[in-house]
Amino acid sequence: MKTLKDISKFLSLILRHKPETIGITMDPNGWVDVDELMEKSAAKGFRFDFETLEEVVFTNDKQRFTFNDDYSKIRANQGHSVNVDLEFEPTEPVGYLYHGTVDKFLESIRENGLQKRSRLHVHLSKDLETATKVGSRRGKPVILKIDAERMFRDGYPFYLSKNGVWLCDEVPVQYIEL
Ligand code: HQG
Repeated sequence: MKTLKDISKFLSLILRHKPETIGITMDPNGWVDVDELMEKSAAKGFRFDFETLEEVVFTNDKQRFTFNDDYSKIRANQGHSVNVDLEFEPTEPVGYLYHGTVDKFLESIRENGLQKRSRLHVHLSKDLETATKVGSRRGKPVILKIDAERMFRDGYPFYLSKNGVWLCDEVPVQYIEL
């Protein structure tokens, strides 16, 4: 029996990184057809019905996914590695944002700033608690404080995803308090 978390992880894989795993295609804005998603997932042995999918979307701890207005399509709100346009509006951050990472990356971050690596954006959090959780995925968390307001004033765009994650293209070293 698949748990809601199993399904959420599976959806993250399909809707952010590897839709080809089940032979589905995203549109340019990252949407996939809900019926096709259920059919093609089932064909690969990963079965869930629409009610369960709804439950995953609405109870998800990080609100990772969104349905369109008539629930015929679904997409991930952020975190993609495949190139899609999520139609983010540039948004002005106020004050500081935080990034949770781990010690082993610090030397490279000191040298190169924060880079997006395999994802479409650098991910930042508005509070320390969330950044701590993000860093903890990899070990003992190290929290970087980012002067986002100054960065924005200097011309770097920021975006706020539907689920409250702050995104930018890079964070140059001079805006990071280590
Ligand atoms: C690090 C999860 C060396 C960066 C989370 C991070 C988040 C560098 C890793 C979301 C570097 C990239 C994203 C540099 C950055 N040199 N290392 N110059 N610049 N890094 O997973 O921010 O649960 O792509 O510190 O909760 O960890 O999946 O990004 O450690 O919200 O929804 O390179 O993913 O959300 O790792 O996590 P990631 P992230 P979900």
